[in-house]
Amino acid sequence: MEVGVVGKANVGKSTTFNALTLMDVPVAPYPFTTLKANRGVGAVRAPCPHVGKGIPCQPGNAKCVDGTRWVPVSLIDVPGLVPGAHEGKGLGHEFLDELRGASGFLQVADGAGATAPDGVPATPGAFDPAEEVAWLDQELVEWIAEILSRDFAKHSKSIELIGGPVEDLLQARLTGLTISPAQIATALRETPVDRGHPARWTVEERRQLAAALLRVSKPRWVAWNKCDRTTPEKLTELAERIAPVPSTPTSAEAEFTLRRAQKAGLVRYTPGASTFEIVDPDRLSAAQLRALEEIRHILATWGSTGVQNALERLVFDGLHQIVVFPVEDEHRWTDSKGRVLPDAHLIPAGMAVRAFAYRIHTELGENFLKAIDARTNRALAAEHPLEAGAVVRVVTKR
Ligand SMILES: Nc1nc2c(ncn2[C@@H]2O[C@H](COP(=O)(O)OP(=O)(O)OP(=O)(O)O)[C@@H](O)[C@H]2O)c(=O)[nH]1
Ligand SMILES: [Mg+2]
Repeated sequence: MEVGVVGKANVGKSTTFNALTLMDVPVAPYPFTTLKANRGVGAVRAPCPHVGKGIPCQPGNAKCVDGTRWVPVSLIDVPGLVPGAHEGKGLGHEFLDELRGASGFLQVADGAGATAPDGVPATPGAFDPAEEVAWLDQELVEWIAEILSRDFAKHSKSIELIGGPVEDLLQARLTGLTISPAQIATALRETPVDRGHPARWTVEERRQLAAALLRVSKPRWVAWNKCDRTTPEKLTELAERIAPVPSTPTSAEAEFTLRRAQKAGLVRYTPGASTFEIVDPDRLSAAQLRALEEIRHILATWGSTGVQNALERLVFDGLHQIVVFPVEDEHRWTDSKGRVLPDAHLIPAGMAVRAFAYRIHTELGENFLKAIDARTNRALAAEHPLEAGAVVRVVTKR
C-alpha cells in the first residue's frame, strides 16, 4: 500500500517525507524544490503479539522496538501542486499520474498560512490554510475527471452498443488508479447519472462522478504543518472549518531533526513520543542545544510533533488498515524456519482469511482449507473476517 504526500508547493511535503523515511531528499524555503517524485518507506506502529506470548520475536519485515512493531508503508513525495496543475500549470499533471498507485493522501498544508498559492513564502497569517484543502480537492477531482474522460465518447458509445455494464467502462478507464470494483459501484450509486447511457453524460456529470470516486476511494488526512509558527487555538478552529476532512497539527521540521539526532546517537527519541532525552549535553554545540530546547517547547505545546500520528491516523482510521501476523505453527507462532512472528502484514480491516491467504501467496489461497486463530486455537472458515492483531495460521489441503 502506498500513501501519497501531496499539497501546495513549499509547505513541507519533502520534510515530512524525510522525517517519515529518514531519507534526505532536498528541502528548501522556495517552491519547486522537488522536481520529480521521491519514493521511500515509512512505518506505522502496532503492538507486537510477542509481549502477551512471553517470548521474543524475530521480525523479518517489520522491526520490533520495546514491544511495538514498525510496519512498513510505502510513501511517495511529489512536486508541489499549484492552482491549475491539472491543466498543466506549474510542473503540470504528469507527476499527478505518479499518484495513481496511492491508496490515500497525506495532504501537507501550511497551517501557519505563511505560503502563497504559488508556494512563495509570506508572513504567518497572510493566507487562509483552509483554502488549500478545498483547492487540492478540486485539483484531484479534475485530474480523475480528465483520466475518466480520455476518449470517453468512443468508449461509452461502444459499451452502449454491446450493452455491457457501465462498471466495465469505468473499470477500464480507471485502470491503475487503485480504485476497486466495489468503490466504483459505490461512487456510481452516489452520483445521479443515467447508467444506461454513459455516452450522454455531460462534462459536469463526469466531474461529479470523479468527485464521488475520489471521496470513496482516496481517503485524505491533512497535516497542518509548521504548527510551530501558529497556536493550538488557531489550528483547532481550522480543523473545525475543514471538517469532515480530518486533520492533525504537525511540525515536520522538528520530527526530522529529532529522528536524525536519534540516528546519530545524540538523543533518545521514539517517533510519536511527547519527550526526548539528550544523551550527552557536552557533545552538543550551543546552537544544537538551543534548537533542541525549541523542539522541547513544540512537544510541550502540541503533545508530539504529530508527523507519525498523522500517517497512522490516515492508515488506520482513513484507510481502515489493520496489522495481522501470519505464522505456520499455531502453537509456537513460528514460520517454517522456526522464527517467532516473522511477518507483520497491513491489510484492510475485516479482510476474509482466504483473501489474506491469497495476499500472502497465490498457492496458499488456492489450496486454502481453513485457518487457525493462534491466540484461541479455534478454526476459522474461509470468509471469517480478520481483526487487528490477529495471529493466524493458514492450513492448506496439501
Ligand atoms: N517552521 C517550519 N518550517 C518547516 C516545517 N517543515 C518544513 N519547513 C520548511 O519549509 C520549507 C519547505 O520545505 P519542503 O519540505 O522543501 O517543502 P515541499 O512542500 O516539499 O516543497 P516543494 O517540493 O518545493 O513543493 C523549508 O524551508 C523547510 O525547512 C515545519 O514544520 N516548521
Ligand atoms: Mg518537496
